[in-house]
Amino acid sequence: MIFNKTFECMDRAALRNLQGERLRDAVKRAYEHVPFYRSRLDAHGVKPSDIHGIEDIVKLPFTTKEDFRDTYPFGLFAVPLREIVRVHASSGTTGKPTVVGYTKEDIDTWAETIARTLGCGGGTADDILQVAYGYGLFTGGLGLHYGGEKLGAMVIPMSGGNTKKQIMLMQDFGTTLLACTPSYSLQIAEEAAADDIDLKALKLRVGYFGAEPWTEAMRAKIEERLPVKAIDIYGLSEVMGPGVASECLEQDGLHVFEDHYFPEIINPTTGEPVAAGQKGELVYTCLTKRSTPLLRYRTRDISSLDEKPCPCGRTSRRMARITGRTDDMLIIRGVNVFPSQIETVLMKVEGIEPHYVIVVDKTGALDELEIKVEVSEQLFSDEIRKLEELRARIFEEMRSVLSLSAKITLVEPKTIERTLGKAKRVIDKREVK
Ligand code: DLL
Repeated sequence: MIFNKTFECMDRAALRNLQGERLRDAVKRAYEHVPFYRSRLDAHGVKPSDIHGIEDIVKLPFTTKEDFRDTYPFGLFAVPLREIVRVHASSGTTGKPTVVGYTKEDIDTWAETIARTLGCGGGTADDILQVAYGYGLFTGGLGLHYGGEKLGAMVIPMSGGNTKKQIMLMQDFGTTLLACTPSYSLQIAEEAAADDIDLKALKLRVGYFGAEPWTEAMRAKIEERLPVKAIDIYGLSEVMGPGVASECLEQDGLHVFEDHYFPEIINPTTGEPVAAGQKGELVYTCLTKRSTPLLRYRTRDISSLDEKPCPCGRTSRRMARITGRTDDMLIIRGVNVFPSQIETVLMKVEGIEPHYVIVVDKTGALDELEIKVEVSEQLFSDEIRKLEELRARIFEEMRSVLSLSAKITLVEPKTIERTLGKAKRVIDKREVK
């Protein structure tokens, strides 16, 4: 279901014009109303009058997470506080959270892009949407909530956790759409299986999963255990929250809602744009956000952009599934390792559960990589020899993919900590030593 044909299927030349117009306005607002941007643009030698069309975006300086920290809490706002009707915040690992504000108009734009997201996965006003992302300062819960209402669906504001109740409501209310992190969807499946509830007998048909990295192999596991088409949805609080981009039913790249959020891919080292279709760091500019006209925000997420038309009819460019972050690459004994490579190997091994944790430590001068992964109930009760064979197989696979020897530890089912929201899969103990 295409929620807004006018914008989602807009002719690309017309879209570029609109983006140019909106960028001019955003830069002007930033320059005139945010002292931070005025001095940043001045220092960079660029004036709002230098921006004519969207192609001029490359003249602008980048904005980073540190800029949010330095202007904490409200320093990036371009409107008086009385026009802000909501704040959200994302917690950093250290120090103060990143605060974002929304005007009434921003809340409307946000709901619109979430309604489009839900439409991308086939959702309509006839659907029943269970929102199991956390409600609160995190943008997942309320973001999906308002978008669901805008679509006209019936929204169940469950928030994260209370898994048995989640399942009960799915059964009793006839939930058709589920929104939560991919890792939490597996927890729902696990709990249902433990209680002998057949999720496949339910009306559930689409899952809107995001907020944390996941792989194609993880998608296969989810679709095997839940009766859903698993749709990848992307967003970040600094830009708005969820609803920046979403897969359609083709499941082949995420449509960026480009009339509001302009994507670029840059080389993270040089800051230069990469060649068309190449991988690099994703950068977003908010073209319409009233509270904070965010300019060229470096997300640190790694992706690429695809300009090919999509069979679904939407004309927007599609961003590739996030394959990692510029700051999640582990360097182990000099070898670069991305957690997504590890997940891909693990998920393809028979008898392995989709629950794992990567532990990096140092013994003496040497980095050690340990991968703890849960084994299926059935295998765990099998002979030791079989477990040893499995361990050896994973070890070999990892060695060939990562070019590194990792310690593989098989653990009992349900022993790796489950989280309600974003899963924490990497523990780097070297950082604290
Ligand atoms: O996670 C917003 C969101 C909520 C997105 C619900 C989707 C669904 P933050 O807490 O600010 O916002 O975290 C943003 O999460 O920079 C990515 O690194 C990661 N992320 C979000 N969606 C995906 C995804 C929300 N589909 C950070 N795949 C981003 C991989 C994702 N990573």
